[in-house]
Amino acid sequence: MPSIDVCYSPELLHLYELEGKAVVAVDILRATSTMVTAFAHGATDIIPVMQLEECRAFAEQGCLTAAERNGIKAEGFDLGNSPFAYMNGQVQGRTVAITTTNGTRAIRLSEAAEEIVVGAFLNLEAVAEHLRELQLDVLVVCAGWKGKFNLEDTLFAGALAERLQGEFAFENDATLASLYLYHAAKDDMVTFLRQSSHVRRLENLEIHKDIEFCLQHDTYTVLPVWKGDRLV
Ligand code: 3SL
Repeated sequence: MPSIDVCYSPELLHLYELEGKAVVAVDILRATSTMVTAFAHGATDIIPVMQLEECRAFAEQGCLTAAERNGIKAEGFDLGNSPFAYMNGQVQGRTVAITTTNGTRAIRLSEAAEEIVVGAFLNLEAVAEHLRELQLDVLVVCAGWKGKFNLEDTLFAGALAERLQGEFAFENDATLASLYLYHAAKDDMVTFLRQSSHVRRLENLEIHKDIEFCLQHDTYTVLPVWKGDRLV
């Protein structure tokens, strides 16, 4: 039986073996939720990059560029990191180069894995179904916030563990803790997360509707998968 494990921050990735594993990269608020939304609204591919200048340079290749730092859209880019900005037809048929504070970093630091998929509550069952088919050991890589633990990515790990229970082995406390937290939170995640640091950060920026949207389960069936230098 394959196993599932959870890495709570990209800063802890050195403790894990990525080779031969399927990584599920997750940044619920909001990078991976936004990427899933972009694919669901017609983006052809997404190039996650770590630096603002690197991202800006993709405009010369005809890409849309998207950037967020500290919750705010960076100046001079086509798009920010709100999923709602990707729903108006602008990304249809386009390549999007994107850089965000934590989410794009979690993806790029997972490149040694056999497979990387992008996970969100929005495409939870699509992720679970793909992992059932792959039958590789799974590592959920939480983007966290600037190297630190966050609750919302951990809840996603717990939700995925719940979907895979009985089919994947939980041989570690990180997965169990994620599952227990998800059980405590799942009936009302908006309330559960009210005191969490990134929800408070986004609420200070008056980004309320993004939070509720990103916590919805199984809205989309898209599954962004890493191929070469991008998500397709
Ligand atoms: O850290 C990130 O990658 C972002 O998702 C943060 S924010 O939700 O856009 O503030």
